[in-house]
Amino acid sequence: MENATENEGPKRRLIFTYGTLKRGFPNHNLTKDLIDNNDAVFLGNYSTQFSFPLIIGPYGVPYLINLPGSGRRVRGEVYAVSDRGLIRLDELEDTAVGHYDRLPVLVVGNDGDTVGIAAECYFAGRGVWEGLWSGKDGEELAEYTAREALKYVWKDQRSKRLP
Ligand code: PCA
Repeated sequence: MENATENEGPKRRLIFTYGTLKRGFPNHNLTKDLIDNNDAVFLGNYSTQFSFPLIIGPYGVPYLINLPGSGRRVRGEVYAVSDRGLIRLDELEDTAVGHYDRLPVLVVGNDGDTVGIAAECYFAGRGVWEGLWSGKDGEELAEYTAREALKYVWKDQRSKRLP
């Protein structure tokens, strides 16, 4: 029966958040709304299994660059997100225009786990990070913190600041 799948409950995808979607950060209102609507569940604090560059771009926007081996291992949070929730996250991150690309990433718990868990995260779109990152070590973060969040300009405020 076609309806049988509905009884299995909503499908969930593991999403590793490393930036503004985390608790206490500028876009957590969306994450919180997904939680309140049963479209996301907080699973815990995780880090990427491998290192990636994490940089802050224009308007204080954080970008994880999909170049494993460069940068640092990055700390963040994992959520189990429904398909309906994913649509809203993809919309915020503008995946349709390649601002971010939602791609697989292996994460590990912060309690010494060594087996990577398959999640996905929003990596900077290819056209976005080229030119932002010099490729030199030293400018990458291991965590997006309140200090970086101070520089964040809300999406709807950005065009107004253009000259
Ligand atoms: N939002 C997503 C990607 C970067 C950002 O600010 C996140 O928090 O993971």
